[in-house]
Amino acid sequence: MSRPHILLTRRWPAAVEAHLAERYDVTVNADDHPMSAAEMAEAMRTHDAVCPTVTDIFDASVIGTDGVRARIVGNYGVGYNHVDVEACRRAGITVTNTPDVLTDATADLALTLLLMVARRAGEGERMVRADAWPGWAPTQMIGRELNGKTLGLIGFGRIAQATAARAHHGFGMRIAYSAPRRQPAAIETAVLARYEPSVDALIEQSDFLSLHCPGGPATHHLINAERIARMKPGAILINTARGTVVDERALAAALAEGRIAGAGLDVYETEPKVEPALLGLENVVLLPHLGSATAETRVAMGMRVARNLDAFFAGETPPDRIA
Ligand code: 8YV
Repeated sequence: MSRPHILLTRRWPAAVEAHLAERYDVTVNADDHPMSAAEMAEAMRTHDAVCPTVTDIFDASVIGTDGVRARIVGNYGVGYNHVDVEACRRAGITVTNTPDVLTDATADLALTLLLMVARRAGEGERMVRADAWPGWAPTQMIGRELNGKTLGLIGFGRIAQATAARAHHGFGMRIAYSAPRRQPAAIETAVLARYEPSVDALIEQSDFLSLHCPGGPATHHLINAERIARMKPGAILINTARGTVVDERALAAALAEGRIAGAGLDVYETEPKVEPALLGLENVVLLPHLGSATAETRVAMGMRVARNLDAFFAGETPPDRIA
């Protein structure tokens, strides 16, 4: 029996590519370039499964309907706002993602940003590298402490909860959250989280605000100029979710005026482009979408895709089926 043909739009960790090659006829994108819409549409016509990443805009024109051979889109990542899930559903194409395996890595990165911004680590590192450090001084580069401060979380899924656990148990922070659905008492109690139904009220109460909601139209510019104006003057914004959740220009203006103390960003509205007004600011830490970028997690994400494909081609429902 012939093996299913699968295509990976980007290079994956070698161990995962080898694992997949034992089971499938795998097409890899040898030079790892971001594939064009035309290349991805062609892949949908010539492969049984196509496995995209966050860099691939899988809209209706890519998914297509005429002559499409692919029956499953196995996304390498938990967020899937770059995939038109409705178009897949209409075309009878299954979609899967990779939850759980990147929770800890992404929560670690949220804390990395939180600490870097609070303790002005990016700014300090730039000063030392520029050979511009005049030497220790009592009033030099004074930051903020985390202990006893309120961390407001927008969204309270797996990654937000893991972030809250680190912040509460590791750094003594108070936790509050806003989300469409309140979580069960056991989840709240684990980090002494307080539910705040109003996003605006949460923003007004938070010393640190960390975003953990999905991307897509429903959360586009959820953090806009008006909401940034509601933040405490000394507040810090952290975004490890999706860039589109924040109006980057409004954020840059607020940071430039010192209306909030700082921001730490791992994601951007139009990656890999970054709003130019952010680039020259000292009070923002900018990382290149590193949330899941650990050796362990990137392999685990690939194995999770493999598990979904294995189930699908065995005629079972993939464990991480979205559509
Ligand atoms: C992934 C992410 O690396 O999984 C997600 O949603 O944002 C990232 O950490 C990326 O999506 C890979 O496709």
